[in-house]
Amino acid sequence: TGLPATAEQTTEPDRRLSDVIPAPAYTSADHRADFRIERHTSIRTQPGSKQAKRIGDYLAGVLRPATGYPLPVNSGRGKEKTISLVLGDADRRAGKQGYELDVGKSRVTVRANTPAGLFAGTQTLRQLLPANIEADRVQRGQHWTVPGGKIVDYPRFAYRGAMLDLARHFHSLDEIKAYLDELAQYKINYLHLHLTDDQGWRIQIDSGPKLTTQGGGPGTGVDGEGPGYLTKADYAELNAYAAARYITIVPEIDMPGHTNAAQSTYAELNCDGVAPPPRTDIEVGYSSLCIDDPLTYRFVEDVIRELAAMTPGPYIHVGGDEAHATTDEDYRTFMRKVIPLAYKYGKIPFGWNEITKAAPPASAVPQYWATTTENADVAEAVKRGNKILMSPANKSYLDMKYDANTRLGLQWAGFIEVKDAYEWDPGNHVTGVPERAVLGVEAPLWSETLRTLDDIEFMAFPRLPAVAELGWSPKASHDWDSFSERLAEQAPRWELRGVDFYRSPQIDWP
Ligand code: TNX
Repeated sequence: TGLPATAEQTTEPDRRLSDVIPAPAYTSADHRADFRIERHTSIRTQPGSKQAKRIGDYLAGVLRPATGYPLPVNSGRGKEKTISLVLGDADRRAGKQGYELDVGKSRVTVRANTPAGLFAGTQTLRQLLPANIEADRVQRGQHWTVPGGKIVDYPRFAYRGAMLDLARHFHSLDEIKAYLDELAQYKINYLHLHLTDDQGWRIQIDSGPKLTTQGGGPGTGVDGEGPGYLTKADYAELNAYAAARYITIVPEIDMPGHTNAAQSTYAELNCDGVAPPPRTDIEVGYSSLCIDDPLTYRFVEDVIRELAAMTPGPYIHVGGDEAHATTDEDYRTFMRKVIPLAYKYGKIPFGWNEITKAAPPASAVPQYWATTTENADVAEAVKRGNKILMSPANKSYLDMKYDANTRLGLQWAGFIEVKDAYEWDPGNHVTGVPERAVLGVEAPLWSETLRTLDDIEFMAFPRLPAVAELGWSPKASHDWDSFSERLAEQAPRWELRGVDFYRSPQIDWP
């Protein structure tokens, strides 16, 4: 056989405990305590916890194809090596989202205070196995060794998000699910869906059925090539799929601008009662709902009520960006009527950073997309108690080109190479927005130029893991050399999973 000569060589782990993205908070290696997954290894989960069982099943599903081992969940015979998923009594530092991982010779234990923490710990375990674990068929001769020792890990920020624009080009349920599969591995815990814009309306609303059949129908999207929408059943399925990965969906209805799809569908949403033609170009800032018309607020309330009813998460995003066709006074009037509607239906409103002009309540979340590091309205909002979500366009926008040769993407906020996406500090980026006023980070992906899942992946990887690390890992661990080495090790995993990515010249890929 082509196997190396000694067992010792072959069983040595090819990873270190810290070879994970995002970098774990604490690791301490014990080289005598490596664990090997073998044919008879089993998985055990916290007795009585359905969620722990589900996480165990998910982990088994990840490990079975490449190992070819049965990896029974909760039906082992008791003497075999085990991977235990334990709920409760984790290190206090683990908090609500973190976990402890103990790797010993005969047992791996993931312990967390919550199912979300347990899930995060299993994602770390996945990355600690050789890259071949991502193969979809049995890898003969491979030893499945996990490096021995202990990790205690927890996030720097509570919110670590990605955003996908379904309006400019619709992306199907399966494509969004595939993206969720990837996000989960980097401990992203929110997916913001940009569901409406000038070029398309992508979520079923029963009180306005033509919003989707016409506003999201054939011929919609940029160049008329991105039709489609999510039915309520699709949306429910998506939320369940996300929840199984401990990801919360944040749905966005963008208003009072970015509303041409709705206004070209329903003439009564226009001040002059005339429906403008559908738009398939990529201009921004020309549309506005009719601020003085009570009908506008009946429409908005219907949409928010239905959206809130179908959204299990705590947030609804009301947009509010680039409302250049709305006067400042009208903008404030509009937001002061609409923000309370989110609360009325039990949701906390998000809005792009312009909503700070309307002085929203302290629990509302302004999302920072500006490219400057000074913003008086946002600094004022922080003084009033708002926490800010950081997604500066010149750092975290995944739709910006990497460089002048990138075949996809835009460049209005500049080129963003992997290092640019990594080298900034969300806790100290904007004057007057200190770390304690930051809810977290998000990596938005606008899809004017993106059609396929490959397009999405090519723009997201490798920058998404950079933003994920900024959101999770302690500030003290921030280190480009370490990150770029760990990033290089992700490449074979992406290749095995069929995930497209940009081979940045800044990274020494294997
Ligand atoms: C600006 S950023 C927009 C979007 C575009 C994006 C393209 C923001 C809140 N609005 O309408 O899709 O630029 O990068």
